Amino acid sequence: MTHFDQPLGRLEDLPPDYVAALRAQNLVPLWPSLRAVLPPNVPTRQTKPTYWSYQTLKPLLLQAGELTPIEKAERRVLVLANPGHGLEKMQASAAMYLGMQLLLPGEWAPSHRHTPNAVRMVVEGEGAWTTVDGEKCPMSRGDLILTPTGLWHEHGHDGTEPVVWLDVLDLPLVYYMEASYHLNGDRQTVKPGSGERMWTRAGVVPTPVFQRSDKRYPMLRYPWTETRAALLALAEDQPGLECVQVTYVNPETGADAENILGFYALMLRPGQSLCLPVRSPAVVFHQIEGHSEVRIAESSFTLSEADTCCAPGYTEVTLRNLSSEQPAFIFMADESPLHRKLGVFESRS
Ligand code: GTQ
Repeated sequence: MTHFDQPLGRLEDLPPDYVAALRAQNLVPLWPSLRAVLPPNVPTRQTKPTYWSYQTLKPLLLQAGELTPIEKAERRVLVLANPGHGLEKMQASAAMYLGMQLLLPGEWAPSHRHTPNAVRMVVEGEGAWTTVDGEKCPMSRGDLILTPTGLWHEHGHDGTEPVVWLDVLDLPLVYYMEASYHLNGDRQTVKPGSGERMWTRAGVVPTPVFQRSDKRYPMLRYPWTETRAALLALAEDQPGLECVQVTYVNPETGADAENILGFYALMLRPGQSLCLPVRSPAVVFHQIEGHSEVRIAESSFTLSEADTCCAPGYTEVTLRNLSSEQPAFIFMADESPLHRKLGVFESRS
């Protein structure tokens, strides 16, 4: 045993007038807090395994529609907040923000742009659209729509029933970096064409006069019909494949669709259990179709359609399809692109 194995000195071990003299100079001794900021082996995580039921949340969201007109809300959203961080922080994890947004028929959420990146996962309803950078993206159940950093976006609704979608933003991180702000703009002029049409077929990309697109975000809408078909084809082609998963990418470069958060769709075969590797980033699970059990360390949640839960990083997660007849489809968001760029990404199994 070396003498460095002993417990570190505490703040109370120091003379109060010494601590006061330090504080008066904006100085703090490290050793009483060293273990808290650099714990052994596993990081301290505020993120708690947390579950949000859509069935419970939906009437409260519809009530918000009655209580608060869109003009008084700009974005009518109930935030899915992780109690581990404190609800007022509006965080699902260290870097992820989740919100359920309601748009009623005829409403319009005005054009703005901001530094955080966002995506929308459409939960329910038909007839809404988001115009992103001049491209009008129809919103149908399961579609993923990107509104990346700096791109103008506005939401409208020409249908007859309420539309609900899940917002996933890297707002907590961008806010923490003191880099979060927005600008309001005018209604956008819609341009013809859509990335979703141009990049739907894998293996070929548009090359007008041999030129590849140099847009950072060529594809803004990922229709669920295409993603679902890709998962089913993958499962059928590779019957032995355990993890039937696709990643939402930039179709020109193969890079993650956005810079900070990663987005994935996963299919569980009928009755399948899938043990995910223990990795550094936190993960969000949102059930698109079917019913799944999500076990996160000692917690266990049953996800029905449109339910959402989150898992902290460095935690064992097991997914199980509760149906022995139908596949289950899950949308996932995580902090992998961020961890990889920062060089702190880790997988322990
Ligand atoms: O729809 O632009 O949930 O700006 C939070 C901030 C949604 C949006 C949110 C936003 C939006």
